[in-house]
Amino acid sequence: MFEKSRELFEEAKRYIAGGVNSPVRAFKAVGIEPLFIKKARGSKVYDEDGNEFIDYVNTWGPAVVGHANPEVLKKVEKVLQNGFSFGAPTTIETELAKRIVDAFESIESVRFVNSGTEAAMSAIRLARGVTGRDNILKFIGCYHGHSDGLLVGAGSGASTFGVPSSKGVPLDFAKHTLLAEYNDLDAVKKIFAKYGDTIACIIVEPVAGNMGVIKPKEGFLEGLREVCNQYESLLIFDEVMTGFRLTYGGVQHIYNIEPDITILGKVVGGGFPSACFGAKKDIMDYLSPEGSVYQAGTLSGNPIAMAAGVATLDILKKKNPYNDLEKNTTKLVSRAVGLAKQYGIPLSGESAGSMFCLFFRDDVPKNYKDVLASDLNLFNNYFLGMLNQGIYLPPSQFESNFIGIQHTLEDIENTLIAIENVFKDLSVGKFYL
Ligand code: HOZ
Repeated sequence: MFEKSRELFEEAKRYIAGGVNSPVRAFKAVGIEPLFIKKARGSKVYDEDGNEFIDYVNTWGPAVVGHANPEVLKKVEKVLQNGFSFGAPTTIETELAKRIVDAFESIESVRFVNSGTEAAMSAIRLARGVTGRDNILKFIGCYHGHSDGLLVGAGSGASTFGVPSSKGVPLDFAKHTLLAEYNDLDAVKKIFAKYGDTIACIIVEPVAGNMGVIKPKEGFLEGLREVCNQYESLLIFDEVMTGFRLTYGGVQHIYNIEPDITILGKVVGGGFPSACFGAKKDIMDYLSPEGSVYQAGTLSGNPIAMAAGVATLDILKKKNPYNDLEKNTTKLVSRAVGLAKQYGIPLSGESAGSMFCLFFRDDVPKNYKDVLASDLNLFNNYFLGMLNQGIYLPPSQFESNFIGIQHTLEDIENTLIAIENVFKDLSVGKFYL
């Protein structure tokens, strides 16, 4: 079924480190080799062997309006005719910036970069520049890209491959990253009581999506806001995954908390390499050329990526699909959990809007430690069983699944049929790995 992909992976490994340009894509954690994707349309991806899959990777989040959405494609094609990149201001940058500023009360201006990693790294530098402090606080299992100081206790691929604190990060950098367990406000308070006047910022995924999906406990985000106010530290919300995915705006609107700096990516780039960070003007004015916090990029604000972002946000604004997305997601998760019960499989499900995760453990996890206690062998078998039935899932228990507006009710029903088949097999000890 996957012969061609296997051959292509062998060839890729000769020329590309590990055969992939981002570790989690290698499928190593689930014990098989990756699929080579040839094209994607709507809710489906197609591999080089000619197989069709219902896709829940969703290009790791950006494809909320479906793959190669015709309206996005049209806008991109039009802008493409004028050239690809100028390294100079363009009107389309302002168009996208305006939409973001209009959607977020906490943002008066933004700076575009090329990836979530860059946005998080730059936001941290900005927070340090504003406060004149070196330390930061992050949460174990949250992932904010792969810059040095943020690869400490990191989720996503870093956890999938057992290197939450990467080699190659100088101890002198890592020592400035203080760690707390997600959802543990008391731990945060204790750290601040000791080091508060040295902490530039707290950086957090307000709904975590890089250790599976974990929601904040009641009062957690409010508590972080209060602690930051008390110690004059900045609160950074990493909404790379959640921005414009859970609502037209961010999780900050759902929980009614205003961060000092917001990081956006994925959906705002409409599937192209783009991201940004934004804040009120008094903070953003610290950035060069107005201020002395330096940050730059040849391809930042690339017109093609900006065009895709504008078209994507316009579709979301016009359609306001968020209730339907949530309904479909909740339906899938609750029925999957029901099926697991029926077949005696330990399973819990968490979802937030169109992000969801099925954890192979009885209770919904509240932090990274809980996720680690999932049955990864069951997860790997589930992953492979689903793939064999035409369902393309993120190849790790530590990643979020995503639903887009082009997933149909038929897609959801077919996915549930596949889940039932897998659970039936697993319940009688029929494993695939
Ligand atoms: N860190 C990304 C998911 N949380 C992985 C993206 C990729 O491999 O493309």
